[in-house]
Amino acid sequence: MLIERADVIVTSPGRNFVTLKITTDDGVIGYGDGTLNGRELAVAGYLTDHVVPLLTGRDAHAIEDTWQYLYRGAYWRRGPVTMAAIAAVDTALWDIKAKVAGLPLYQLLGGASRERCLVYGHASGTDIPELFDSVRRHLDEGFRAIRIQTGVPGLDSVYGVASSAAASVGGAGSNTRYDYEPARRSALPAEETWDTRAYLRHVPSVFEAVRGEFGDDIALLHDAHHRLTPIQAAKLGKSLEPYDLFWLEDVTPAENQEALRWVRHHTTTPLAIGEVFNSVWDYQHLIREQLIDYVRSPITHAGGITSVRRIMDYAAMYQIKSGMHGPTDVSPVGLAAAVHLGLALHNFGIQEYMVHSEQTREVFGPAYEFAHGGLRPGEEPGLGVHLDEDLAATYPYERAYLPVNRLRDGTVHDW
Ligand code: EZ4
Ligand code: CO
Repeated sequence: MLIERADVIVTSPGRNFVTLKITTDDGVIGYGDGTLNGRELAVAGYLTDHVVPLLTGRDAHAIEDTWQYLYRGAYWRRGPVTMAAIAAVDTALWDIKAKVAGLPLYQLLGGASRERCLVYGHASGTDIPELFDSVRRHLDEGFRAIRIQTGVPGLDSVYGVASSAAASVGGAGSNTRYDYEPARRSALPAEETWDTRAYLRHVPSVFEAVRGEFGDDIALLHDAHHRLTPIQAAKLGKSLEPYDLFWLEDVTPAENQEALRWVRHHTTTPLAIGEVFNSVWDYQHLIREQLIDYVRSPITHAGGITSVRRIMDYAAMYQIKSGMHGPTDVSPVGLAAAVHLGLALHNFGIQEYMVHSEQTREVFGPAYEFAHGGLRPGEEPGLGVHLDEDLAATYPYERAYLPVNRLRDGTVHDW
């Protein structure tokens, strides 16, 4: 079975997505997600100009060989654009293989290790009452694990906190978004003011309040978005120990693996990192030296199912689990792939789940289902996504970016 053609589909049903569609000479179609938030057209160009012409005529079943051909063959290795493009190809080929086998993809990855993938939702509020409403709504919907982000006194807006209007409606089963959208549509990124000391003073009191109101049973998570120095991160981890977090995410800029050693030596709060990593090499020391507890790389940004499974097999030797990135900038194709792999992985930990907009769900038609605090991939052959190309074509690309942070003195700050 040969690859007959590959098409890059850019669509923006509320936000931008890059999808690769591969068609075989038998007429089997597979989809892969290559969405890279704020840099979507770079991946689309990489695919269209440099990958699609290489795919035609290749054996559609030779997934590993195609992965190595694109990774090693290009000479230039790693990087988010390259690895998102390879991820799109790899995922589409797994979708095809599973469709040909007539099996849901997780069966080809070893079969189910569990009934469903535990997910965490995003609760946020500009203040404590708003945050409590958001937590309560998540609990009503059946979430058992919740990420907590709040406004910080003295800061106008904080990334990861939904505006009151967005936070006050909707939910996992409803038509309206209840959480925040990472990117904002505009020609230039918005700029926000950041103050680490104000943040560090405030966060422990938020977790104290949440535990006081909702008790000890819910798994609570928090994301520091790479904004702290190692010693600030160590301080935050220590100050959150009484509230027994499921994890503390991206405490320091992720490029410096050594930084996590300092954090680790000072705190027993579990650490998650890697949503900006795209290869196993980014985890070489973190995993071998057991400096983290959860791997955040999503299939969409780290070379696909083939390479994320490789990272997770390495992590399994050190009791490190998965916690794949799953914001709305991973498309339903990427999320479906994560749920199939998560169901099969022995060392699955948790899956991030931000509910896509109704428009997005209409375009991609995902088969996965949320119930009892978890996601199941469904039993359809393949990934279980049904892209409506005509509908996708009605949503052209619109420039959108994540905000940029500046300190009070005007310096551009880490994310
Ligand atoms: O900032 O997806 O854990 N989730 C996150 C996200 C990321 C965006 C980046 O595109 O940190 O909100
Ligand atoms: Co994050």
